[in-house]
Amino acid sequence: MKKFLVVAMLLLCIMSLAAVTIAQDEGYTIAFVPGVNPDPFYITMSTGVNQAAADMGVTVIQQDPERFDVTVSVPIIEALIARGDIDALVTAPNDREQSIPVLQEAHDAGIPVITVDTFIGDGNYADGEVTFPISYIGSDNVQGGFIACSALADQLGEGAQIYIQNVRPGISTTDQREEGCLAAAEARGLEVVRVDYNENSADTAQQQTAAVLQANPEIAGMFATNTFGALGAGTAIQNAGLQGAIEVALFDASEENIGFLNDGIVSLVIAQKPADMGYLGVAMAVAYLDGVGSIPARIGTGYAVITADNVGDPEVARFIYTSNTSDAAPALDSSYNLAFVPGVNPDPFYITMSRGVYAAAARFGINVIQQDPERFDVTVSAPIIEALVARGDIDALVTAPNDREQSIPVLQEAHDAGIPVLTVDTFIGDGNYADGEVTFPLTYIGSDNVQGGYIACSALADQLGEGAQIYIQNVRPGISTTDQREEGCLAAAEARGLVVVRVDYNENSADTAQQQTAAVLQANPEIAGMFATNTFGALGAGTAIQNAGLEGAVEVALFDASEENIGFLNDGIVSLVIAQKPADMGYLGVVAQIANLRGVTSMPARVPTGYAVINAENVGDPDVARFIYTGN
Ligand code: T6T
Repeated sequence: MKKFLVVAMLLLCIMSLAAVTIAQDEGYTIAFVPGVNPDPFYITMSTGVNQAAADMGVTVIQQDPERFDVTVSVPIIEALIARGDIDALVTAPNDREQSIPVLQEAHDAGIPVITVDTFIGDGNYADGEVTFPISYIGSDNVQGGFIACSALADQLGEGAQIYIQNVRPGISTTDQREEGCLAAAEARGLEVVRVDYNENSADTAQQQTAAVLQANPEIAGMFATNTFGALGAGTAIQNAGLQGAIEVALFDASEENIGFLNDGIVSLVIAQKPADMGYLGVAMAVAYLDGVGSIPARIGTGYAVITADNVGDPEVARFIYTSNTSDAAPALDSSYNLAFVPGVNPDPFYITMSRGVYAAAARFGINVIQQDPERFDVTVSAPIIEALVARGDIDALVTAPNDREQSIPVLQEAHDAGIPVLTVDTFIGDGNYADGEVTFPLTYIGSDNVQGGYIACSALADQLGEGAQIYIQNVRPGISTTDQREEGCLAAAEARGLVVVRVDYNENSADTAQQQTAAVLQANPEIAGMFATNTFGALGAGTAIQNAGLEGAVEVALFDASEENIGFLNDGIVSLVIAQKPADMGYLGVVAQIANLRGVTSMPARVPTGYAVINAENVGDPDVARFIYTGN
């Protein structure tokens, strides 16, 4: 009786912790501090910031440094921290080193920090010099500089002399553009005659450019690394009547720079996507505050490379920056229908995922139409999706496809009917939606399942040592996630000298898994470990081991942190439970769909959601226990 009470209390405790995984607060206040303003780049960024804030129902406080200068931005950020009512900070730091202390101060005051456009440290917030910011959302600037100066090399040929107009050393973005340009120059045999720094002043850039071009008439090309350098450079070339005589590549698609392109003064303008940076900066801050832990540490936002040939194309021209702030479009409402088709239900994994979907939907004020396949089977899910497409009122589809190949046609049908598709948990094709077998889905949000299988079977190897025999309980070949977990486990077994005696497939039936496990363990008493690749296999395996009284005699690693599986852990029947983050998948799936609707093209094609690895030692830690799935 006492044991029952303890277990019941533990379960209650676990359920209430899990219920707050996505903790929603109606009125977050997000501070937005751009690099400088007025600047068309940051004005365009603020349109994205304001749109995301309108969509997600949060307040933005924007404070603009009047110079791109850490001595100006630091007091602004300090004052924001001192207010005491800021929930998150989205900012473009002015200096990769000197901006660190004030952002650390914000972080230490409990304000999560996201940097947009520029970064601090080495920009690797996953495991680099500075890791406290949640994410760095911005262009790949080395690549941008490389594109610009490769284009100059294409036009000018080897041996040509070029000049670089830059801002100031210490700014992450423009430092990297110079680095990318120098790398292209080296690779293509261009000679970089000089680099000048204009302190973000178009006037200075103009004077410097005029002087350098006059003193070095053999210079045949130039690269200006941002809006103001570009403006000064373009004006100097125009004044000197050098249009056409000097090839010019400019960073930043301000209206003035596009004017230079239209007038034949410059040949290439590289447009960044500041509105995407702003939108995703706020959306990720809100997601984080709502309890989503799987925010990518880096989101690369890409470019539109604008030339005289494509500037008239609306798909390209939409990336030209604006110099006027404008009102955000009104937030969505319940007339926006997002269809959510999980892999199967009831299943604690997908029930937990749907909590994330509904939390995000509530944030955006949209309607969710959830339809559950009663089996994890494409013959069940395909007609459900067909019927959704036939309704004609579905605006977006978030789904966990049942089969990597057989689910393709019905999802292609949805896509062709104009419904943006994204997949959560499972993928279709090879899962590489950027340039793989199937590229129409927007993004694939889910665990790195090869890694998950590898973690599970490495843990078995740690406990059992080389030569031990193990058994794998899997679902059915063709399911992307469980295929990959098996693959990861086999790789770990190979690396660590485990012998995989057998793999069984249970068709997602806990009963079948239980019977198979019981039979295999009886027939092979030398099996010392097993890995079950999902909730139902795990449930069956745990029950079989319990019934056979083998607790402790067979080491067991399970995928999926259902309450039952955590029960097995607490009872000493299994030693490791790998919790995925289904609520994160659901929440971010909705965010990616609405961002896409708002014209954001920079949501990564793949968002890995990570794991919590749960064992007897950490299961009591609320920070771990919050990843236990819920059954309702
Ligand atoms: O080029 C952008 C931005 O990426 C850079 O960090 C600073 O200059 C701009 O704001 C353009 O003026």
